[in-house]
Amino acid sequence: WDELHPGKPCPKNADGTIKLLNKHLDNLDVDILYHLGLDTKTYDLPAMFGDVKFVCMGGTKVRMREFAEYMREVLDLPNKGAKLVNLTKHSQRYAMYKVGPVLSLSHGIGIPSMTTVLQEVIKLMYYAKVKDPIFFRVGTSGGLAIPAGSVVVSSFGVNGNLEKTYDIPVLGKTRKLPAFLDQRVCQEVHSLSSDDDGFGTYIGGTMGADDFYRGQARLDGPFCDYSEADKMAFLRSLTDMGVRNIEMEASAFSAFTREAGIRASIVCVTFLNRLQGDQVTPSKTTLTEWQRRPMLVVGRYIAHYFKKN
Ligand code: R2B
Ligand code: URA
Repeated sequence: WDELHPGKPCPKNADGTIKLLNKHLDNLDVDILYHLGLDTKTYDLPAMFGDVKFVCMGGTKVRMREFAEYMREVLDLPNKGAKLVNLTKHSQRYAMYKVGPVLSLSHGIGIPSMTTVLQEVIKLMYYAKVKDPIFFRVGTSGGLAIPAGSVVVSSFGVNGNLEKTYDIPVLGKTRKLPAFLDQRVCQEVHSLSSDDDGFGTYIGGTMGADDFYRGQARLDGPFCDYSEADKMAFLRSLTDMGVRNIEMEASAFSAFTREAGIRASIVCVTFLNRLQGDQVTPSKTTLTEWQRRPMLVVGRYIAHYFKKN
């Protein structure tokens, strides 16, 4: 911690539980995790969530239910086939499922939607006294100079200005939070990929854009005020700085997990090669199959973790 965050207090206790450094939380009688539909008074959060080790987030509710079902198979957990309960059902914004040590939840599209639930789940891990949780984002993206259907394990996040930070205005001033990810988890996840997978798995930077169209240099949005040459020059600059894919959460996900002292990794499939086009053309069947690829990669890491420990 000290090497990477000189002079900053470590947000972790000796036993690996999260230490939130926000003193204001101590003054709350009850903390309502509004978007999760949970609170610290009505629910025994350590009993409900104390055994969590992996928090896996992804855009859609359906995909994250599938991921929970998949992890129940992979880890050979009880109640296979039983209907999973959406633990956030009072709130309705997101979906969250728990299978043994795995929490699987949706975060919607884009940074504000993702950080809203990410911050509540960080507090949930704190109240539940979870030790050393590892966070994953399993997602979709547009690739840069790699075949469509490839998987990217992110080594860092980049914002829309080609900086390795997540920029957020706080009290009228923009903060620039470093968008770094845990390099060990990244390497370990990547090392578990296999030639037999039927798709390539790459390590590289990931741009978290604040927009799907112009923010990702697309020419096919309702508005476009630059040329194809401008687009290609921008995508080339991204590629030159080691960025392999573009999605809409990486910078903030990297920055907030880092600020919380939580090891985290982002694993995304690429739906297209952005150097060749903008439209997402594969069939629904192909896209559904491709979306399982990050789950397979992360599922393998989680299974491997429990075999080792
Ligand atoms: C990838 O896909 C979504 C946009 O289609 C967005 O959430 C992302 O990061
Ligand atoms: N998600 C994105 O944000 N961009 C793409 O090109 C594909 C999926």
